[in-house]
Amino acid sequence: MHQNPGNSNDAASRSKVGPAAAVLLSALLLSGCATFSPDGGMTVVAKATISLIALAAVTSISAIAWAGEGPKGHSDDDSFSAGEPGDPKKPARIVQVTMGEMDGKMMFMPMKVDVKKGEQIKFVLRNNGEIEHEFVLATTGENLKHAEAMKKNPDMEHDDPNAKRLAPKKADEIVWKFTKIGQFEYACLIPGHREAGMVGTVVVK
Ligand SMILES: [Cu+2]
Repeated sequence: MHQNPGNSNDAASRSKVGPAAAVLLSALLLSGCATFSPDGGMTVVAKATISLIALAAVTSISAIAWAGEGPKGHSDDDSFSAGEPGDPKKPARIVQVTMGEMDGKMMFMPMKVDVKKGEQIKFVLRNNGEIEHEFVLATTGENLKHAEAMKKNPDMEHDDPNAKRLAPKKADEIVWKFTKIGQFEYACLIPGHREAGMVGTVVVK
């Protein structure tokens, strides 16, 4: 391994910061004009203008950074790990699931649901607890990933077909078709709730 200070990596990293640098440069040029205005020192208006320009520059830079990241969140693809959204017009077996807290634990009742492949289930959800809970149906891997995202944004909205968020004493429904054999789960991904016991298993055979 040897390092060459003038290697091509430098050129590559310079070209990446190009747009951001251009924005900053124009902001500096504009603020320069304000400083050299005929009445001598910087006026309050000029200072305010500079702050606005600086703010605009920062905003543009973050916009550039975001543009490169692609879609984020959990509503950005149409496939679901636990099967597919059901058809409410077709017959479904009803499974009642209640959510709640007791003695420092949080839970779903029941904790396990057995399903046949191809079966459609209408989950009738009820939050009997004192705080908000949610029901997110997916694989364990997907839910753990989603839980990490929720730690950064605890108020993340769930309007996905495989998830519901329920206020205390509220009820709701999810109709789901289990098209894949395997083990899945329903969990509450509000930070701390899954860890406190809010995770149930669905076994599809
Ligand atoms: Cu919860």
